[in-house]
Amino acid sequence: GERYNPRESEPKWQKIWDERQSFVTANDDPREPYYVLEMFPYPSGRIHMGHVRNYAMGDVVARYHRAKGKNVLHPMGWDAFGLPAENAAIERKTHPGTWTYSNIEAMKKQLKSMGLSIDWTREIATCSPDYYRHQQAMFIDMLEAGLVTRKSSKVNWDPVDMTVLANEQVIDGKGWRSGAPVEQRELTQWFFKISDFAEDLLEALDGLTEWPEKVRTMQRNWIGRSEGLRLLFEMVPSDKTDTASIEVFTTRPDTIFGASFVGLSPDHRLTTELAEANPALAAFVAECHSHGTATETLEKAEKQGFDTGLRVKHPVIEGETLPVYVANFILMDYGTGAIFGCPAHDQRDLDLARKYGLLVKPVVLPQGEDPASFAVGTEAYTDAGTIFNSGFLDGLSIDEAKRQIADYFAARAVDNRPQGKVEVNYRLRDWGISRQRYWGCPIPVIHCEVCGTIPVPKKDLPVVLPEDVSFDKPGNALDHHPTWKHVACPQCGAPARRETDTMDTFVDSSWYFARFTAPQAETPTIPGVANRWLPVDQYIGGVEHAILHLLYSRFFTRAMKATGHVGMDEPFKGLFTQGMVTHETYKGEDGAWVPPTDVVLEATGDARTARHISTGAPIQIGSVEKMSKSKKNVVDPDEIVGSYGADTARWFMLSDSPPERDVQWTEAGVEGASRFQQRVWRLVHDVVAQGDNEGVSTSAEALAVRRATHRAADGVARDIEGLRFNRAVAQIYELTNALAKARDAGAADIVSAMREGVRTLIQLISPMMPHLAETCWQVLGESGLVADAPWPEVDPALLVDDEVTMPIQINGKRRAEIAVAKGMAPAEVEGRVLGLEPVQKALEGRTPKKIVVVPDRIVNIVV
Ligand code: ANZ
Ligand code: ZN
Repeated sequence: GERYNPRESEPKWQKIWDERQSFVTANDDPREPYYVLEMFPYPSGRIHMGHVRNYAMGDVVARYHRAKGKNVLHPMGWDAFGLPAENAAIERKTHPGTWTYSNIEAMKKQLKSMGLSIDWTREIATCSPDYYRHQQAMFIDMLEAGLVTRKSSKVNWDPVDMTVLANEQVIDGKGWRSGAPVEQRELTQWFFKISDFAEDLLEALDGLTEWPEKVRTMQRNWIGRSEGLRLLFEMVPSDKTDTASIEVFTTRPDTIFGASFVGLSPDHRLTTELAEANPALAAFVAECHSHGTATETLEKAEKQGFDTGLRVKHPVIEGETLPVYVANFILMDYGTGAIFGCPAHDQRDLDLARKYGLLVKPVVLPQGEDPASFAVGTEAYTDAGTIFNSGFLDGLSIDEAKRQIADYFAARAVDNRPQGKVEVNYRLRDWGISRQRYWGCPIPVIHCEVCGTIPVPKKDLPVVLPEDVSFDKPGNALDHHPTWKHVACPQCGAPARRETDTMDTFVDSSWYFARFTAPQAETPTIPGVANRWLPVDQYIGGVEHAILHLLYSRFFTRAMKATGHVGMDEPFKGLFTQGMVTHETYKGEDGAWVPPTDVVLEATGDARTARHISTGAPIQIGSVEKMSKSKKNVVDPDEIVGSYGADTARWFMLSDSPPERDVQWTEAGVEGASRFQQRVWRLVHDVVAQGDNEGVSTSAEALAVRRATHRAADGVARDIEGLRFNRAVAQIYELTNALAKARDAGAADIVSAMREGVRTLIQLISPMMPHLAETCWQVLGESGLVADAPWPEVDPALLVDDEVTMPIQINGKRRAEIAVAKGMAPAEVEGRVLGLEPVQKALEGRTPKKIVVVPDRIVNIVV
């Protein structure tokens, strides 16, 4: 018969939803608010399957909560600033804005073809002055609230691209784009004081119970709280320096008896002082700098040291001294920039000790080891144990030794100060937001020689990017612009200079979720409105944003609270991180990657083979990998939507694996999803063809259908609420099978139960396959749109599991049994029992004196 045609139906329903403004959300709607958000995309040009999966999930949640009667906010926007637009501008000689907006247009069309229930009236693009003016206003608020500082710091400088690089952009000491050796430069930069919130950001993680534990752990590690001791080492007097002591930070003061050197960062003040008179040391420091400061680079680099010739007194072993080294793995911006090394129990220290022949003395004994023979080879021992070789600490646990040694040093003095002081340290650094780039939000300050650095008056906002820019020279186009940066000081009128740094694009994405609540407001937010919607009830996105984006957003929300823009600390109540979309990889005979569209797969017995679609040449089937351009194993959403329809793509994305895991895209899987669509379509038509009747069917078959229906409605709701989309899909399959079976059995008296069944089925399907659902809804003759229909009411009685078998005793003797629905009322059970043949036989015509029904358990008859 007739087949369902998604290509015809999908655009039709999209148009109807659009015209009816079905998904436009009013802020003053009295229903309970529910905010669901997927991480907004970067407008790279085309959506990919990862987007399809992300947005399909978000749409299920949005449509479900709408059906549950909530006022759902489900917006979409564009994370539109960033370097790729500038690179595209250089390559194509266009303006970054032109490139960005044409990408937005193309991607919006693609997203619309997915049939997402998005309120497009709230669309925002972070590159629009309508958006970034508010970001500038908040920057000024934060500046006034003391949450912003400007300080000089060491940065990775790419001398060819003339820009600062993030640590992640330094690869083996070279710029990721230019390949030029990265230099260390001292640059004055703008910072958000996220480290002021370190403790709070850490503690509040405990309250984020609807976040994946994995993400919370990653954030904890990133914040990196450590409790340690600041400890003074007294200098053995030397003619090289007047410095009387070196202060180190240690988290393992329990290992102090195993100390064999003190280490300084190449950027330590004492290092700098010594290097002035020591060219060899100066050369060593320069060598360290040439490798970049990226933590990862440092960790991988070979450990190198330089013996300064200075010595310090051993703080617990009378009469001993320790050498002072400068070492490449010691960071200046953590702790004090100086350490004591205990090679037996720290790998970096051990590497250094082995290289320079320093003492390796174990002081922590693993359980079961013999103190006389325990030794450390090339691997430091960093686990638990008992302290030994350590004088008054011998026999203690690590924790107890830490306490005792802290007390010990607190009571002593070096350099007229307590020798030891307990201190909490965080790995989290202040957030440097300065970027020497054009395509970002201008930092709204002006530098005046008279007045200093002053914020742009709010009435002069936005500070708009100039349109006429050239990217002919490397570096910051704002800086090269002939006029833009020259302004009159707003305070004294003297000639002054605009800040030409723009903000890190992570700033743009740190508050967009708040802007969505009032995207046209004249202020960054309308606090009353924002407070109604926020925190986002359900945020969905990739785990690659588990650290920076989420942490920055959590900080920014706190900063917005401090400056009166919102009333809460946490932006995201529920967080879900979805898995990736993968695909098999294919390689031709020449070893080059072959895209799936050029591959014909064949099954011969158990083996699968592949050949090229046009040449017929054999193709090797490789491993399953994340879809990526480099391996060419990508499938284009447009093609899938074009050939199978959006519903099929959405259904397959949701059906095949748990949403937190990777899903493997396969042709067979898509075919299966497409077939299911046709099955539903046929089922609906068959049921409609049976006609309708008003009555309630009571046959056992009808009851079975009704049970299956209500159980599915209940189960699918639970699974969607728990974000177990694949399980929801499985329940829908089950219901479809049950309905198809009942249809095929042709039992009488089930017409109304089947009607209810398919109507419910369509409602359950509608969050996942909304277009098919609307079409079927119409075929069923239901009024309005299924998108507006309330979620099916579940009859709890029909969820009650099955039957119970009750034994029947007559005068204490078991004579028969009866199967009844669980919880059946005693009177009804009594009536049925008396009608049973074996009971009537046993009664031999007598009338029972008494009948006792213990519900669900037993029936006692006394005659
Ligand atoms: C002595 C010691 C003995 C250490 C031992 C470790 C093991 P976390 O826990 O990550 O905070 N450290 C201190 N400041 C440093 C810096 N600026 N650059 C590089 N390393 C530094 O790390 C704290 C430990 O890292 C400190 O404890 C110190 O070495 C080192 F068996 O002190 B430890
Ligand atoms: Zn001035």
